[in-house]
Amino acid sequence: MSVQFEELREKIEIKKAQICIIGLGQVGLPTALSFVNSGFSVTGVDTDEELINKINNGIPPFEEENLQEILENSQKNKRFHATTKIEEAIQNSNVIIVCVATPITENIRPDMTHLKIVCKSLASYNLNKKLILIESSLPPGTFEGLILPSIQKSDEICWSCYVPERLVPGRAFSEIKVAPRLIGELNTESGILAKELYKTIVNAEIVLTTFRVAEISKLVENTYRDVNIALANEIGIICEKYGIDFNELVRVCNSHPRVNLHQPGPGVGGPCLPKDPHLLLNPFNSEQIKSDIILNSRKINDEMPNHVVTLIQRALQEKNKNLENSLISVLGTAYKANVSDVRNSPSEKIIKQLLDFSCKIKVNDPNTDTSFGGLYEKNILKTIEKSDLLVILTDHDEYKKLDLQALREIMNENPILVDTKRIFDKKIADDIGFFYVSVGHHNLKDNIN
Ligand code: SAJ
Repeated sequence: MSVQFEELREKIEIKKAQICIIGLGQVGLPTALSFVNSGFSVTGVDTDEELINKINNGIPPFEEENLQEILENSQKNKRFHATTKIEEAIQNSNVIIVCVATPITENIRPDMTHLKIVCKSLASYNLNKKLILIESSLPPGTFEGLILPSIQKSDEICWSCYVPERLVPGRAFSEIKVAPRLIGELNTESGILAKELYKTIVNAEIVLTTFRVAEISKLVENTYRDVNIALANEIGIICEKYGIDFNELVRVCNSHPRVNLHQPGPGVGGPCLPKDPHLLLNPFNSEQIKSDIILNSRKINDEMPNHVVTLIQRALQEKNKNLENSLISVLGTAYKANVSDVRNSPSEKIIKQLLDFSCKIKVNDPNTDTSFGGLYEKNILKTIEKSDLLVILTDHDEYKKLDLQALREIMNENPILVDTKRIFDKKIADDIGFFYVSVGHHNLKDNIN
């Protein structure tokens, strides 16, 4: 092992290595603050000035468990600050961690804009004796085809690994600690340095592998979840046809030691699951790979919002109401429980389709005022008041605490509850006087048109 390697290893071990995190979104910011918590000094870099100002003023830029408190503490101990000045931050750091987004374009191809800009910066600055780590999700082949050519220069020595993020938005800080971490090493020295660093914030196993396997495994993990959710959605629809309750089915099936059915719902949203299966099938600078099961799963999940709209229409018809004259209250625009993120949220498609039928829609979400064209109402009860149909699209904790009896009293006659996330018990809702409909269980008559 070289002297330079030993120097950097020691700096990491005694937490004197200066860390620079590029990209302060839902992955970068919690990662930066986790390293601050463990004793490192960290500089966060982003191109978004508004975001930088919020962070430096201790204002959480998004909903995330304990973010406010952790951000405030990091301001107090002065070991964290955010900046737009990438050159300065890179030059003053020993470790650089890239956490920029790699979304997909409208025609479903990897959008590498942010990563390419970062690579250009990395290519133009001195990276001698630095450890460069990539956490962003990558189309397979990107580490070798884009990252390495940008950082490997003949007159400099640096180390690098692909360390895919695995944190679950909403519970980022705890997940960073408890989820086993993958390190895709470029070579042994790089792997040792990265492991030394991550073991300061991860309490779980650190799994070493090659960067090629790590790149693909990240995408396969999310594809696995997407395909399993598609199966649950399809089985949910089959349950509706057979007139049985998906929840009861899952209770029974999951008693089998090797079966783990997921939950059906209004569709799959967020920044990861709708995208990563496509990254997996679109290698860097290479031809697209075909996969029926992966693409069909994406299609099934993408069609769930249409199914929810059909359930709403059928329920209204059955209660002799129609879309045009009904007031619909929508709870939840965030893509999942207890987050403020609305990216790819199934709520968007559902609300927009309902608006196309010219019905009146009131929308609430305690974590975001995004209403996708419906009338936003901050107060939950005011959202529901006088509505004919209440549709729950996100299972936020606030909604689970609602008193169904009280809701029944403020809604119009023959109230309908479309509970796509199964937060209420069908029997209780039926007994209170709701017409209860969910994905995976309802009493709708067949062939209503
Ligand atoms: N969903 C269902 N049914 C389920 C589970 C989820 O319909 O049984 C829906 C949710 O409502 C949501 C979507 O799927 O709309 C995605 O939610 P999620 O909790 O499955 O995942 P994300 O996107 O918030 O986070 C995922 C996680 N990946 C896996 O669990 C394999 C997380 O660990 C990753 O770090 C993250 O993607 C990422 O950044 O890649």
